[in-house]
Amino acid sequence: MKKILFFVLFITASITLLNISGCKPKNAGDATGSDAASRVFVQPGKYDELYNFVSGGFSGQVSVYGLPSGRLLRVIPVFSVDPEKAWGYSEETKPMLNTSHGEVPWDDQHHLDLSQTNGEIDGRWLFANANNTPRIARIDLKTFRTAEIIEIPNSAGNHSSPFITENTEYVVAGTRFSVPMDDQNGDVAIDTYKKNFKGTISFVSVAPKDGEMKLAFQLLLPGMNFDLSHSGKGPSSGWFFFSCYNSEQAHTLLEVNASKRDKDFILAVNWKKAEEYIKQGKGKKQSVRYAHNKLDEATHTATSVMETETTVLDVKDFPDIVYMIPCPKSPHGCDVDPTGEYIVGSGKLAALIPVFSFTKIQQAIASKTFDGDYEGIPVIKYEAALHGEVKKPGLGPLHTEFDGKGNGYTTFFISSEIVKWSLKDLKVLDRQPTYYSPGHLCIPGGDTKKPYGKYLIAYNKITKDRYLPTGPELAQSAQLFDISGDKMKLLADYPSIGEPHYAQAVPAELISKNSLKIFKLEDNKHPYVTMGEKNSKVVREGNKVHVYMTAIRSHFSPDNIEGVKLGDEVYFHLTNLEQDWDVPHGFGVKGNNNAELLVMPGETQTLKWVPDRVGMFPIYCTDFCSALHQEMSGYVRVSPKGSSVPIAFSLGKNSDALDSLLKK
Ligand code: RUQ
Ligand code: CUA
Repeated sequence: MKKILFFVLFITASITLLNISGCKPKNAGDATGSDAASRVFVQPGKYDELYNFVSGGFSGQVSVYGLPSGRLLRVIPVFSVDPEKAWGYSEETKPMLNTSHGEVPWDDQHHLDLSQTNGEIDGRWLFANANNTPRIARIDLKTFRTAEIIEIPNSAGNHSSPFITENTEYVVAGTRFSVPMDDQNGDVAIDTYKKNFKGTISFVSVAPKDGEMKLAFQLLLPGMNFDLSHSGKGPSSGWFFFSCYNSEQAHTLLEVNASKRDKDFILAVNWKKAEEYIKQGKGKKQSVRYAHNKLDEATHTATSVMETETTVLDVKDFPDIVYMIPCPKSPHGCDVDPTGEYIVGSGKLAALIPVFSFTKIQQAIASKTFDGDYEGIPVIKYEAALHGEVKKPGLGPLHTEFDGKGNGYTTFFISSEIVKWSLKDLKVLDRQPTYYSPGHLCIPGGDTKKPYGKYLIAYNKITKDRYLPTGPELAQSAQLFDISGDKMKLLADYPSIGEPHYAQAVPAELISKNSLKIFKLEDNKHPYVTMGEKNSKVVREGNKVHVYMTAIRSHFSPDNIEGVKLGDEVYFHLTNLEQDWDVPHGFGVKGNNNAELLVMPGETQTLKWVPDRVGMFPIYCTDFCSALHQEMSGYVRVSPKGSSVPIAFSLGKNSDALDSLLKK
């Protein structure tokens, strides 16, 4: 009874702390070093040293910054529609947002992982998760475009994702919410959680050549919440480590009920072994429904296919693929150091950081040093797996990254700070305040075998009093630290898009060397491409009107269109004929219940327009492309239903009156 009371008190205290979320550190105003300005100053016309890919949280997108300047370079649309780039609005991109629930125009994007070869960033792809409607996206870093999105069945809340293996063999996703499996009746009482709710971890394979994703297999696990993960590397290659909370299996008031146990778990998964079982045909087929969407670079068009099958391995029947390691107080971050030997668990309510040893975990498994089991999964004795604990590091540890020089850096949400500590002797070496309540942090390459280790960026949840007020909601922010010396030095801070969660950064050269400048027009395989102005035309097919239109500085062809009637569906297929870097053309038509098109050089994109009235409708280019951009415009005449006005289109054809005037 006393013990329970203590827990309630501890939890109440913790919750109160979480609510006030970060007291203001002293010297908040002048924490930067005197040379900070010169360290982050990138001369006008000079490139940044690094790309920083930052998750967009509830914006659903990914943003790209240059470092050390903190300049915003681009927002890549991923899971949310983006009218600026016509993402989810053009006919070509609509299928990318298709799911088994139909078209979903939004999501909550938390984690990113850059593709790796031999445990190092290879600069090819960036993977991103959708938290709400479980999906994983692959962004092609040649084009900075989302190239593929795969939905994850048997999952509800894809927070625990995407985490990749050392050679990008798999992108892995754990379910945040356990639920009844997709092929089971979900119409059950919520309090049957223990009996009916299950967790899964999904392995999505990535084709080495073109990156194509495929749901390879899923592990079926007891119901609880899976949180964060990292794959092993070096000696721990072939393993994955997931933090799990709510081992209490609560389904209400989780803030109290899922914090009852002193320890939750880190789940160690031998994925190589699981893969072997799958190859031996030991998995069970299950029927499910999930969307698999791909953007074809040749046609500039996406397709969506509804897949219907998954292969599931119930870990109960294969006890040598998963083990539980007790981890104090609702673990969140689960990070593996560059050598692959140390696994760091961060308990959101813990006052210490446990560091586990892969060697010891293997010894414990071999000698069966277990502390019973959790729903049939062997639980390794805490002490047997433990390398040691970082004592009194701060309050509310969340995430850890590494500098490759033997140090870990952990964010502390409640005490608003970053703490540097030594992996070897677990001594705290330095601490710096952040403003305020950091969630994730990023060291370029900080979760790979070879961290770049010069900078650290903290992503803050709360910025109270740091920026000009902007109404009830204030900017979230990033803070850049120099970690090249013994002490961390704050260099700069800047607002960020969406709520930033995880981010990764990489030396710019690795990405920029492959960056695509234009799409080659001759390679354009779009079914409605218009190869040159002379091929532009307007074709009626029943009530559908297809406009084969081109854009080049500074006109559309055609730019006068007649014969459209009320009740028609008009498809403007716009091909940008430019073959120059950075010359997109845009397209808008008055009253379209849609977005603009923004068409890259050599590309074709389609805007669907259903005119709602008779009249004259101007069209124009929305992207300032040339000195005569404002002249890049035209008219579409819409006649009544049943009118006899024939389809007609032209460019540069004036009335006789105007022609004679121009001749004078
Ligand atoms: S989480 S703030 Cu959504 Cu990655 Cu830890
Ligand atoms: Cu084309 Cu402005």
